[in-house]
Amino acid sequence: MQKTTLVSGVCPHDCPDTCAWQVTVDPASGRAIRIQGHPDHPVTQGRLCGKVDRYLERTYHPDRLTTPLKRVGAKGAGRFQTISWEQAFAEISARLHEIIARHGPEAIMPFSFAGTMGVLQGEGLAKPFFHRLGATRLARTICSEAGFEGFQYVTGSVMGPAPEDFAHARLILIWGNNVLSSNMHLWPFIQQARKQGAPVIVIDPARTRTARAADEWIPIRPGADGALALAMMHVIIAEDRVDRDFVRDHTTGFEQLAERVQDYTPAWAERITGIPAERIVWLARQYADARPAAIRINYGLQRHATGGMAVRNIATLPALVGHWRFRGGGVLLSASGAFHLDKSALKRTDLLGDRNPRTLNMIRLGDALSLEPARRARAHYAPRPIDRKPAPDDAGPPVMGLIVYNSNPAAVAPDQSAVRAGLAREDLLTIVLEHFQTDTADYADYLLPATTQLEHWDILKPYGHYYLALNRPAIAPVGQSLPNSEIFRRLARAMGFSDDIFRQDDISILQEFIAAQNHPVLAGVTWEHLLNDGFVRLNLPEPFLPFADGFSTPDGKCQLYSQRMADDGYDPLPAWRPPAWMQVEEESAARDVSIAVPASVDHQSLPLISPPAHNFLNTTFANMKRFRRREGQPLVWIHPDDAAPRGIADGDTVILENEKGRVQLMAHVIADITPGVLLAPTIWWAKLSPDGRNVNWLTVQDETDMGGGPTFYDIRVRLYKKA
Ligand SMILES: Nc1nc2c(c(=O)[nH]1)N[C@H]1C(S)=C(S)[C@@H](COP(=O)(O)OP(=O)(O)OC[C@H]3O[C@@H](n4cnc5c(=O)[nH]c(N)nc54)[C@H](O)[C@@H]3O)O[C@H]1N2
Ligand SMILES: Nc1nc2c(c(=O)[nH]1)N[C@H]1C(S)=C(S)[C@@H](COP(=O)(O)OP(=O)(O)OC[C@H]3O[C@@H](n4cnc5c(=O)[nH]c(N)nc54)[C@H](O)[C@@H]3O)O[C@H]1N2
Ligand code: SF4
Ligand SMILES: [Mo]
Repeated sequence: MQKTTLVSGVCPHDCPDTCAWQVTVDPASGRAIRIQGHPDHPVTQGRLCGKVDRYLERTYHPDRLTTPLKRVGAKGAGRFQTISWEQAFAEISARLHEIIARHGPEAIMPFSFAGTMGVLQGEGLAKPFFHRLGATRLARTICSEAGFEGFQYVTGSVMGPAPEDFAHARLILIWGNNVLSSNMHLWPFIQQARKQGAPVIVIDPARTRTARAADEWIPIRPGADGALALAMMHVIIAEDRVDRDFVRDHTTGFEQLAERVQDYTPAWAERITGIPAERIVWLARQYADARPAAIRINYGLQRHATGGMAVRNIATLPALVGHWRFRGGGVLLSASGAFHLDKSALKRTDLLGDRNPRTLNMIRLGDALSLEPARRARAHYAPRPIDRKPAPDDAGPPVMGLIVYNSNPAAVAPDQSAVRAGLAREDLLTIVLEHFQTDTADYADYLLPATTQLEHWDILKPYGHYYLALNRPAIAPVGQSLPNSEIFRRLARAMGFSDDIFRQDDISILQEFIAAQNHPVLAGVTWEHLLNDGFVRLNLPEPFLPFADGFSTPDGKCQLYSQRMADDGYDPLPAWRPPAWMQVEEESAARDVSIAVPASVDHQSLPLISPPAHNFLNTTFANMKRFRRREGQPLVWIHPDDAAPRGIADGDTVILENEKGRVQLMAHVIADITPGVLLAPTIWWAKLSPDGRNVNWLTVQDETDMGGGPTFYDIRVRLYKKA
């Protein structure tokens, strides 16, 4: 009997854990027969999540796209005929040339996100292709921009304690992160800390499965985190729990901060957060005295209009109390800042020549696809107060060609009806690279089958730990599917582009990419090393104390007061800015905040948040029956106090409605949600939902205060029982 082979790889999904895996392949059939977490990876520790445990099932799923397809029915109907790759490339390149001739290359726009986070199958050949074309550039803001900006204004770089080092913390604050669902490989380290006596406190509007497993749940109103952080600073400074040496040596602007937070008392924060003042005092004391405390924030709390400032306020906390000095101390939003990967060989901005195409913001896809110049102007990327959107006359050509890969915008982008209206335009050429016929794929003129992580090469840079990893293909491509890299390579050649990058194969691109790295944190990271071990830790000191010896800011200090923020048009100090749903009148200069609700606000409406479902990864896996069954149906969590007056019982069909329209969901009446707040786990496929829409029908194209990010969790909706 022939022995099986074991191929090492890494999960491509948009998840902080970036697990290393091993795939068992039967050489006789060439089929993958088993997948498991890599036993030697210090974060994966031999375990994959419940979703990726079924990655083989997804790869060999009967619904996988296996041949290129061309639309035959109406836009959105999802009816296609099979064509050959040759025909697909010939027709697509002809149509792109036609668009360029009539409207210029900016009329072509990419749309992509993190279906795979691989450096190669992500943007590896896509960016060179679009740069060569001179296409519109895309600001990829849909996930983390507000938080990233807020964090880096304070520290200069976005990184934090390694997940392994959470084991050394004496207190853990899980602040807006459902660890057990979206970051499960952090949990074992949290448990280790707990065994040493560290309490685990979850700050979240919902009693999530993580909150249930923790020691304390502090319910908070959505978007109020910035106020809580300010009040904690107030207590820490008023009670002199400050690490004076750290503050003197490693921070800028303490005096201004101390003055600023004087009015932000726990009693003030109670009115905004819904957390009793004495509880805030207790939390601030626990936090200051822990030495160190580890804070884990994720992206949930920055999906509000003022999410950038919220993260900025939280990121200020550890410097005040000097927790960055200690192993496991500080705050982790993302680990990305530590990687210092030089991606210039993959981005190839040189292929732009002297062209400088516009940049459109992905979260305004509805506006971007509009034929109205005023709406297109709004879609321009202008992330800071000092940036200006152009006048309608300068918005540039309408988008006539859209190339979508690694994303499912018809389901994940805000303001779904606007996105659908754009995708339904008969004059728009839409090309979608996919594994499955998603909501977006239904609108494609050409639907091209892409390989999965089992079928192609890649390198993955994680954002939740410090191990770079190599993915080797375990099996041959399923059907006629091709890696994204190969699709862009062949399309480039069909377009007549003769640049070398479009001739180079995947392995040599990756080898050269690794060989070209020269930052000290990548010293010793070689192709051979990656081939042999599958993953390699960055060359960081052990233990890694991200900012113990200085911050990545121009003066090397933590910016309690940030001149750069002032220059960019922001308040240079931590401040309270209410989220949109609170409809609080702008804070006065005197910071005399009262929750003054304007007369126009509908008092019956409630804020709706829509965080990740446990069994899906965004919309990935949501087409598999197994996972849909586990999630039940598209639900909305309603507190009994909100359900009763509306006559809603558990299991009832309810309608959520706002100015964008209405969505039908099933009521899940439960005390695990803050009263007055609704929560709908996401992201369901719209076409697999009862009324053909998901909650993004209700979300808006508004941008966050920093980074031009989305405000998915910052809307109000009316709730009633379906008649
Ligand atoms: N199972 C699963 N895992 C995932 C994903 C998925 O869809 N499913 N998505 C992946 C992606 S794309 C990302 S970006 C990451 C991280 O994605 P995140 O969206 O950060 O995921 P969560 O960790 O679930 O964090 C959201 C938590 O924040 C809470 N929350 C919402 N608003 C607020 C608020 O204003 N304040 C506070 N304190 N809490 C709030 C929600 O109730 C929820 O428990 O997860 C990734 N992992
Ligand atoms: N209401 C609400 N909306 C949200 C969120 C929320 O919490 N609430 N979360 C937001 C966040 S954080 C994010 S990151 C976005 C996520 O938005 P997306 O990045 O669009 O995530 P997915 O829905 O998982 O879609 C990824 C698609 O890429 C495909 N794919 C995977 N690998 C490959 C590949 O190698 N090649 C090709 N061609 N395709 C591939 C998958 O099949 C899948 O259909 O959604 C956002 N939308
Ligand atoms: S989705 Fe996240 S937890 Fe699941 S296997 Fe991938 S990296 Fe690991
Ligand atoms: Mo995300």
